[in-house]
Amino acid sequence: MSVEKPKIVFVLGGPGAGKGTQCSRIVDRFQFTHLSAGDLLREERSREGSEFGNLIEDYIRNGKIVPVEVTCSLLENAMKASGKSRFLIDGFPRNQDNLDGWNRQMSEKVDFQFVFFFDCGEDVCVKRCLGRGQSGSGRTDDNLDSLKKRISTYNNDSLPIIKFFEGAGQVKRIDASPDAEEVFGEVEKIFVASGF
Ligand code: UP5
Ligand code: MG
Repeated sequence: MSVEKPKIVFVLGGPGAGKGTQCSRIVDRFQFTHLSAGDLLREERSREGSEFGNLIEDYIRNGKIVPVEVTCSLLENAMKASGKSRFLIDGFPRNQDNLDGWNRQMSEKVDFQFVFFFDCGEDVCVKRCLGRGQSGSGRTDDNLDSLKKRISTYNNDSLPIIKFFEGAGQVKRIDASPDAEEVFGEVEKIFVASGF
């Protein structure tokens, strides 16, 4: 008897594009489990006894991308622990190392659907993250210094990955600059059209 592989949607876009916000809404409306790679890394950073705590903090504060062995294992463990079969993977893969590591460790084990790309201008992204920082997000990277680095990593390392998926016809792009309600209207259409 063949066991069905879990369905995976990658959710990508710049810092503050609204990935987390839209994923919560998708979870409320469709049968998906949301796994944010950034949230999993922040959890691992604070876990007592974690050997990666300091490394993760240094990478996050400097907007650098944590080595894939760490992130991919956190994702795989979270998938297994959930016992669920449809996942939104938010904020991953964000560079070639991430993509290669995922392909080595996970691609055979999952049923990849598509990439959701939340496309949003840099100024809007920065404004949203700074706003979140001011309202007490507690994130150590919601400051101008870290944001400049996050944006530059996104442009240099993450956009080429989105372009790669685009070339393979696997990207669904959404304009993420309107308000969250309006963006979700578009998101919903895509999920319904994809049979979810
Ligand atoms: N907001 C959201 N949507 C809005 C809208 N349409 N209109 C107006 N406001 C809107 O939203 C950000 C803020 O904007 C919130 O205040 C929200 O209310 C408002 P959010 O939904 O949180 O946006 P999101 O795209 O999730 O932004 P986030 O900051 O989480 O994106 P990043 O990609 O920068 O952060 P992430 O947590 O994914 O990664 C952080 C760091 O972890 C990375 O820089 C990296 O160092 C590390 N990392 C890795 O190394 N590897 C990984 O695989 C993942 C992360
Ligand atoms: Mg997020």
